[in-house]
Amino acid sequence: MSGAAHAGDSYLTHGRGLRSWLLTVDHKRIGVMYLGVIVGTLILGGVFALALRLHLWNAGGGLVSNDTYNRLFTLHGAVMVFLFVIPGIPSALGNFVLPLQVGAKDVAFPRVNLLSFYLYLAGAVLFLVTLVVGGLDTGWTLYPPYSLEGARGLGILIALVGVFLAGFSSILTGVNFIATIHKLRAPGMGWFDLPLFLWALYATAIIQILATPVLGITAALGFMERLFHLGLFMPEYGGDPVLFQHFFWFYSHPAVYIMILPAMGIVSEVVSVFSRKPIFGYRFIAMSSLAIAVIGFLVWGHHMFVSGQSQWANLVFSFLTLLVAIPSAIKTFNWLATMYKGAIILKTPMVYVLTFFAIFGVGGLTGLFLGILATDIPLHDTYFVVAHFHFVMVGAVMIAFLAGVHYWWPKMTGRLYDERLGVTSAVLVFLGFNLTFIPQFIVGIAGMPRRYATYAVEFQGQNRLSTVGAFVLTAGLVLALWGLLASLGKAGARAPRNPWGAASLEWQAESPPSHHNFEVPPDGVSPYDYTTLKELPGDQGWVVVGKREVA
Ligand code: HEM
Ligand SMILES: [Cu+2]
Repeated sequence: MSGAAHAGDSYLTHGRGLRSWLLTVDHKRIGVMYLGVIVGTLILGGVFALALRLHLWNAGGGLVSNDTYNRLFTLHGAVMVFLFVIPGIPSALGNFVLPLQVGAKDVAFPRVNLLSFYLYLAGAVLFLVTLVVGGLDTGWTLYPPYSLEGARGLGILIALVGVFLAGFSSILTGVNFIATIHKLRAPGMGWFDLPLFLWALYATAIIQILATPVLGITAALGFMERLFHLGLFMPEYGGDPVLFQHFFWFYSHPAVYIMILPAMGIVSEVVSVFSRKPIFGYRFIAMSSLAIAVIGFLVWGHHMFVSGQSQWANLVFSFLTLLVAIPSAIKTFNWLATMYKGAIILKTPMVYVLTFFAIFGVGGLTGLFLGILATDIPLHDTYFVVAHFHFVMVGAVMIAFLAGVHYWWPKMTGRLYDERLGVTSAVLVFLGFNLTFIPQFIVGIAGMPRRYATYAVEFQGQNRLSTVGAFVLTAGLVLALWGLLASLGKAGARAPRNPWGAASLEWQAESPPSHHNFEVPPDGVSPYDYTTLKELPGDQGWVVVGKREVA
């Protein structure tokens, strides 16, 4: 592009046609493409979930065969974890927002960013291919010896390559984010002027870079074990299946922080903007992200309390696991202190965030029962675990993702979604979510095991509540999607630059931003200083009045 952008030339119209999208190196377009594919994976995983819940309507099952049930929960888990909840916030929203929030034109390595998108897409396609070659029935954790037996066929090999590629994509995104935050911050923007979403993405990127290679190696070794019988994981060739579990959880526990940290970052942004108060305890929230990233590397053994590892290891892992509660609680108290005496505005992103507080509280605290040895041993492999991790992954991460999509939607699309639809969707998602998963805590404590296609008849009532809940939750999600997409039509209202009165830099760019993001390169400003913002009448949003405090 040459010269000044003329009015109306946004990143969406800068370059037309499919080719200009597929070969783009613009972080905003890459973010939008990720968002499209990621929502697609959520729908796919959701269809599997509804099939599972329908099957469980009767204690004796009946909808699908037991083998098909195993394949359904495997792909549900694998798609949701590897394709939706791990890349969801960083790759889609992070790619769009990060360069704007530091006041840069793009990420540090735009071409690597596009490569990362295609690696992710290839991984996603391979998961679909496993369906065609007979499916995968190992559970998303792919534990040997079952997973690497000769009888498993091609599905496991393809899935391992898919995990490897999706992991590579995640590493490249992490590298790009760290380089961008280090090198491309606006003049005057110090580390403690970064919006907390970026501290969260930074901490996430550290985990992506340090933990994901272990997953990649594990997938590669599993692949070779299956083909060449190296004797690593399979007892029959002299290997040790527990070794696989160590490798797997050395990545997959930190991976839960790849999921939750960006979600917490969104919460920090939204809670401050919609309470009209600077975030309380900025440095504590920023540092607790780093603390979670570090401690998260030391707790993987809590997934292996009953694997036969030594009692000493169990004790140490139990103790370390409980430490994670400290930085998580620090964040929660600071969010609540931010809201205290704030002028809370109940727009859609904030309603989603309020439901996040309720659900994350339960999800985090039930994690304590699983972290303490005495209670984990009876609860292990029951529906209590299923309820716990859905509270964290769905109730906290997916809901924060929805908050973030609504929050940045006006910036991404230049359109305002309908608030009434948005708030209704948030309430439906909250109600449906609780109806789905609270009964699972109850049947879990009563002893209902996970991963079975049938169950004892006394659990049928609770299971039916859960199935009804899944459909209410789905209705909420469909409504959210409808509300967002409808705003793109002719009737959709145009969004001003700054509809929420937020102070971070992305709101100084046009909605939608121009190809190069900012017409004039911005100076770093304090991201939570609302004193210089004034609301215009009508739907014109907020503008900066007077001189802003340069950070
Ligand atoms: C913060 C986000 C979190 C996410 C996304 C998450 C996710 C998960 C997942 C997916 C599992 C199931 C693993 C399997 O297939 O067996 C799990 C189990 C477990 N989680 Fe979490 N979790 C989170 C937080 C916590 C916290 C805060 C704790 C403890 C303080 C915790 C402790 C555990 C333990 C001990 C298990 C193993 C339970 C068992 O197998 O008996 N988790 N979690
Ligand atoms: Cu863990």
